[in-house]
Amino acid sequence: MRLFGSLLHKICTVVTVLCLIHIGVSLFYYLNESRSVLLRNQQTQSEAPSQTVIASTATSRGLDVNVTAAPVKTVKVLEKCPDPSPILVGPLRVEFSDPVNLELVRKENANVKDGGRYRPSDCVALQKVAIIIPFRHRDEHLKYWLYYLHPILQRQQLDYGIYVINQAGEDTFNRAKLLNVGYAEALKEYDYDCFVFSDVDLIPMDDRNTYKCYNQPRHLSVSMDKFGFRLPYNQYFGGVSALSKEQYLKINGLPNNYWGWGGEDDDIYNRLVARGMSVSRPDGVIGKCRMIRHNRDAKNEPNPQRFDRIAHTRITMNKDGINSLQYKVLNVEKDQLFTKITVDIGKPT
Ligand SMILES: [Mn+2]
Repeated sequence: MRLFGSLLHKICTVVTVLCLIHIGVSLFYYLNESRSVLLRNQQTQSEAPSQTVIASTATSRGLDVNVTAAPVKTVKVLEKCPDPSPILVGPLRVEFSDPVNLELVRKENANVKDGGRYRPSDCVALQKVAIIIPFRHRDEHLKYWLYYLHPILQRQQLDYGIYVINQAGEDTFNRAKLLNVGYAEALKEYDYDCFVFSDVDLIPMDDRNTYKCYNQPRHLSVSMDKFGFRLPYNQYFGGVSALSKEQYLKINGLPNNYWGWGGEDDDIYNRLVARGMSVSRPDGVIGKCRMIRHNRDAKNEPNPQRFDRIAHTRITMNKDGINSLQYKVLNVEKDQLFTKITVDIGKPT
């Protein structure tokens, strides 16, 4: 019994000593951690004054006692957004099987307002981009476009606005003239420096394909499913493209006299080349996009004059473009997600 008793005593002593060591070690780390937290707080406090601006300046009337008690206001100085945006996710799944509920899209994009306007709240966007969509009777496509593009454009940290330019009446469609109208109307609202011209049925499949402007005119829809995910031809400039204000003005804008389907994109390409510019493009992976399948619209038959017209771009571009644009705005609709401008652009003469 005595042997068992002393064994128990030894075990108790060992357990007590281990406990004390444990408490000691825990205490050491605890104190160490709170000290560094304290230090960090002191550091941020000492950095803070650099961002603090005293709202009221000392007056020359010598109210020196009151000046020291003047309210101190913290002014948040926004920095430029990083390039590329750090919140991009890369490849996206794009499909058109389920219908889109616009009310839901409005709720999911609560930061988009006043006719499809958005700008990042925590940094200054690198570009102010107007996105121009030529339109007529394609409400179903527009829903998909808004559903997919608004989240993408926000992740791209752009200061952007969406302009749907709706051709009034049922005369022959004129895509490029509608784009010119979009350019002119968007500039009346805001000091945009970049213009993205997008068909309503084209959705990018990768958000790294940024809808902004580059040193050279940008072609964005380089790898469409419709063409087997490749360029149909080297000079192709249709679908989605981006021109800075400067680039746009350098080519006198876009042609106004391409009525019906086709040719206007080649004319724009010819204008760029005629003014010594070249086309910039993303690679074929980042540039992938899907087109919503559809039948050819009524009153958008292939334009038989297109081949003759694109052969003379260099001569016609000087007097046909933004300097000869004529139209009449019939209605402006401000949806939360877009500004829809209905215009009378006349008909082929
Ligand atoms: Mn199409």
